[in-house]
Amino acid sequence: MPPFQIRGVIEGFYGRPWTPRDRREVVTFMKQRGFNEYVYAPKDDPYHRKRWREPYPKVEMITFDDVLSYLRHGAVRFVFGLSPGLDIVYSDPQDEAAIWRKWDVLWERGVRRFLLALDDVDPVLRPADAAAYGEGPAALGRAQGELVARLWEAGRARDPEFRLYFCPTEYHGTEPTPYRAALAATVPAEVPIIWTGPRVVSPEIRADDARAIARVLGRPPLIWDNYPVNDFRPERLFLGPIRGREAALAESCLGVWINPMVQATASELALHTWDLFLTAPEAYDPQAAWEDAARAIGGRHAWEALLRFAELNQSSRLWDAEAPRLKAALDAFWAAFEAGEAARLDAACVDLDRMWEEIASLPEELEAHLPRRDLYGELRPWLERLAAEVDLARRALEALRRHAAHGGAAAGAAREDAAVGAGAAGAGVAGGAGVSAELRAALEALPAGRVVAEGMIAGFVRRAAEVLV
Ligand code: 14T
Repeated sequence: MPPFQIRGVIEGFYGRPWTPRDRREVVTFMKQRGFNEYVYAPKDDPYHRKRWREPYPKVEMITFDDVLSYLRHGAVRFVFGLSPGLDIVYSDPQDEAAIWRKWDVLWERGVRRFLLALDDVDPVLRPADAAAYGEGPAALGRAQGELVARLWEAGRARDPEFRLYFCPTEYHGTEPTPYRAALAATVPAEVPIIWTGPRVVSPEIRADDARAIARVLGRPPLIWDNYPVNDFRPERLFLGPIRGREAALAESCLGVWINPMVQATASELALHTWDLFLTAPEAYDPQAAWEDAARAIGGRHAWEALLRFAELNQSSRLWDAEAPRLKAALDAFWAAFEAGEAARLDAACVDLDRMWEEIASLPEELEAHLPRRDLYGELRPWLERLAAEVDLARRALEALRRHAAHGGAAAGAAREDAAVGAGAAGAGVAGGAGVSAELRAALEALPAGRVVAEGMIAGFVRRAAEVLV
């Protein structure tokens, strides 16, 4: 089997679909790298799933024409997805005809690759299907598999270039199930079946897992990889490198479709590392790949700030070590604070303050030097959140330092100095309790819906507020 024959990106997430600009951007990126398939399957495009039988309006067709014209020259092929699973009757010839009506519009434009996606659908068959196939998972598998077989035959009869991909309703795990046995028996061997690994978002995917599902489905799987997709945690960016995919997958699967974030351009950090993995899996080193990605995307003047920012947005279901340098500085600070040793605390404060300074510089650095405005625009809400948090963290650190210097909770009037903000609390009222209340209020007032450093900075401020009462 050629290693990773298919190297794709699937616009396959829930949430706002990419804009035409996003698509042009990512497809251009893909053309410059080693990718060869772009798959159109955004769940919340109404004509893709909910209203799958209805034809695309003219404006939407302009978008497709746009993407297709970008792909005309180069190695990236367009795959058109449809998700009719919400209300399709598998055995209904009219629904089958509705699928073709939808595909024909793209077929006329030269598209020959199609995806039938039946993930996240009701596994209960409608009455007409139940009458034809019975009930339960094996019946569902047969109903779907026979539809796939009919679509395959019809497409093949029209053009031998026709390719059909199938995303089943059970798309993760490796167990042999009645549903999978029915698929193995009915889906033509030429139709790749999609699989996300042991889990929906798989922390690890091993070659053994791929071989196991291959035995069950009677063909090597096509991996739909749910990293860096963030639709299940839209408040987070996943900027870390791909990890936990075994090199030997190259010989045990057809390839990979990567499901990226709603933030198209920001996804390119992870996509860059994916490209390195897919082109040389044995040599892949996530840290080196990550730095390479930051260099390629951040350019000479912003790569370092981009990498520092990515370090604060690296944890995911694949990797739980968030911002390790910051975590070490925070742990050292609190240990020294609890121990009450002045010299040790001083050193820890210096270190932590340096971290705050470094972090505080990132928003400006990236605004000034990122060569890509669209990328900056995507990062901006998180950069703003970061700037606000680090501002509070610096005030909190200052207050804690004074608190410790004046003997902790026993200190009296001296703690007035610790007032945070530009004297906002007013002279005389900002003791530890005043600072604490202010920090809490400021935390509450932060723009919601964005999480950076998995809440470590905000956590520091919250703990400071507790200590300072
Ligand atoms: F078909 C698939 F391979 C797949 O992953 N489907 C969806 C996908 O569109 C989505 O982006 C991804 C990440 O959230 O997971 C699948 O959607 C789910 C999975 C769940 F386990 C939606 C809800 C779930 F509870």
